[in-house]
Amino acid sequence: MEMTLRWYGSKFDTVTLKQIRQIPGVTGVITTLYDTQPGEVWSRERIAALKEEVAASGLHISGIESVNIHDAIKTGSPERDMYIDNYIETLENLGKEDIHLVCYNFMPVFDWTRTELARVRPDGSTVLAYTQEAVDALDPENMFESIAGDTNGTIMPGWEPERMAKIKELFDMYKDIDDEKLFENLKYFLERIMPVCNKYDINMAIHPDDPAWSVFGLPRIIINKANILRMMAMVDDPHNGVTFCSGSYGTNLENDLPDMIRSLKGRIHFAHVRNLKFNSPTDFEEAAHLSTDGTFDMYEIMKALYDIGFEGPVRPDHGRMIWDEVAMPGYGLYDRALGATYLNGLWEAIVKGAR
Ligand code: DNO
Repeated sequence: MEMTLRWYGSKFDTVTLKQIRQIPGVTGVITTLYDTQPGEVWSRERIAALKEEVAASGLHISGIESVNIHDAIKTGSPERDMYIDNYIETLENLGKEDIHLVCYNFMPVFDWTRTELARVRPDGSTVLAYTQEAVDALDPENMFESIAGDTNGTIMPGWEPERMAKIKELFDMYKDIDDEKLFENLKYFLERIMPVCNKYDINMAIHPDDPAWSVFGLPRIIINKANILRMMAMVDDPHNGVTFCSGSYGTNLENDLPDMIRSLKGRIHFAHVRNLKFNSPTDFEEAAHLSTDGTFDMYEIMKALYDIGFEGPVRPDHGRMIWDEVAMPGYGLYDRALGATYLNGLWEAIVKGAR
């Protein structure tokens, strides 16, 4: 296991590589070319420059999150082959620069969804939160407006202004797409990219849909054990793998997280580990990473990763906003640093306990 932190690049992130380098036990970053659009080819030069910048800080790139998938691929429209060709070119360029992990998602229209970006917790920290009641009361096409005031001036992943500007068009593209069609389109995409993944040893790690159910009537498929195992079987190649995100699968309390991890042995290439606190099954908020602050047993999650011999990168996920930090909601420095340290502590105890 390698402990990492997500970093959006010096132009977009409020957290610096120098700060990340000083979190004990963090050796790598998970990063991206944040200003590229889905469907665009990532040039080898830009990837090399990013790599160099990270290396100069004493860290390295442990993986990319995300290379986003164009909606033509998700909907299977006639231009999908052109966009898959572009995706393959990006993978080739990443491979040539010795990058072997790519996180992506297959969520229609919206990436992860929250209804509040700054809910105040009893300790005065603020966190991302979700209630189904709020989603049901919202007009999806105005979803972004409802949270835009709380982004602290940052651009949030999946909620880029260019994307939100064409939201109506996006909804139209998905009107004939159901779960089965989405599965089919995912299979088509994976079958086309597997040869390049095999050539450059690139692990593809699909991120679950968050929350793990359909929102706004859109199909969502990466939501539970049965579906993710179906996906693993439908393109049965070790490079077709998973980002195990406890906070996303965990939105559905019926998902048994340690059991899911064990069932995905060999196919988890990346893990996002965080806790949630449920106030009711349809109202949750993002707690501190510590087990006692939320609903999940974080020891059992780390233990399951250890038991399956997981060797990939882990990152603490959305942190609370604490100590008056002003940053991208979920992606400040302080609480994620506490999370990394806590998860490293659990890991050390598990490793030593197993001796
Ligand atoms: C949110 C993230 C997601 C994730 C993408 C992966 O904070 O976990 O935006 O990066 O879904 O493609």
